[in-house]
Amino acid sequence: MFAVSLLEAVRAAQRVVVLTGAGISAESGIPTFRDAMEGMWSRFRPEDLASPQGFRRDPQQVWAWYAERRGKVLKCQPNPGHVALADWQRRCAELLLVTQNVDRLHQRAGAQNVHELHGNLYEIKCTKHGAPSAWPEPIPDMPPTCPHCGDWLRPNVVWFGEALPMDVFEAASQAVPQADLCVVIGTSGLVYPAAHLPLLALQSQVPVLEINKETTDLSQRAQWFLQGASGQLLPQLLRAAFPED
Ligand code: BV8
Repeated sequence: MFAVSLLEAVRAAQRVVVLTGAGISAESGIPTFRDAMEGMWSRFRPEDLASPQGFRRDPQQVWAWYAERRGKVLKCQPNPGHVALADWQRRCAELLLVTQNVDRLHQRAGAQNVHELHGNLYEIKCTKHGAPSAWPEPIPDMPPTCPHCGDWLRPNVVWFGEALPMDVFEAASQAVPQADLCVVIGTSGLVYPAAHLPLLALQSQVPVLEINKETTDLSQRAQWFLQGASGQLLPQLLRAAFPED
């Protein structure tokens, strides 16, 4: 089922960087980012709703999209792929989990110190001064306004055209070249600078394992490519690598 070289690499790895995308949450019932443009949102491009311009143009519409996505996320549970990564992190102290996802299913599966490159659906922040606070339930006004300055409040996510949290991206960028193994799971690798991280691993001669239902631009260049659902492949891989458990 798995190459011996892959099992040996997983067993021996002391420093692992894992980058996840929407695909790892698909089996939890959360549409992938591209699929999130379904139903009434199908007439929009992601960049129309996930951008400062889109928010300025129609804050109510953007809030409605995020509130709907958050509602779905709160009803979903982590799947065996999230659980397997949290288990692996307990075994491998230096496993850095970096995610593009905003659903916090890694944390809800028990993963620690998750680096969120693109924010999350559990916090909001003021458009002006940015200090995050808990997502209000229910949302008081639409759009809610900051009690300090009156500007609009917004989901604490990173929109297209916005800089990533530099400390988070820097930490991930520094960990990759030092890693024994880089694992890339459920991402189309289309969005930068997150998609730069696997390329940095390749440039640094860090072995890359990709897990994806479909091939991506990375698949040919990764040392190992496992095609299939991460919720099935991750538990199988870790059981094969650590059979004594
Ligand atoms: C930046 C949070 C610069 C919000 C997201 C013009 C102007 C400005 C910037 C740009 C520009 N042109 C290009 C850029 C750069 C831009 C970019 O990359 N654009 C793309 C479209 C080309 N990037 C940015 O704008 C970034 N910021 O560049 O800032 C800057 C610097 C300094 C100062 C100021 C500015 C910010 C990008 C962050 C955007 N926010 N999310 C929200 O969620 O609403 S991006 C969002 O889309 C996700 O977070 C994720 O990153 C991305 C989607 O990717 P995936 O996660 O991969 O999901 P996708 O659906 O694509 O793929 C799913 C995969 O899973 C598939 O491969 C599928 O096969 C697989 N799969 C499915 N099921 C399974 C599975 N695999 C395994 N198992 C399964 N069961």
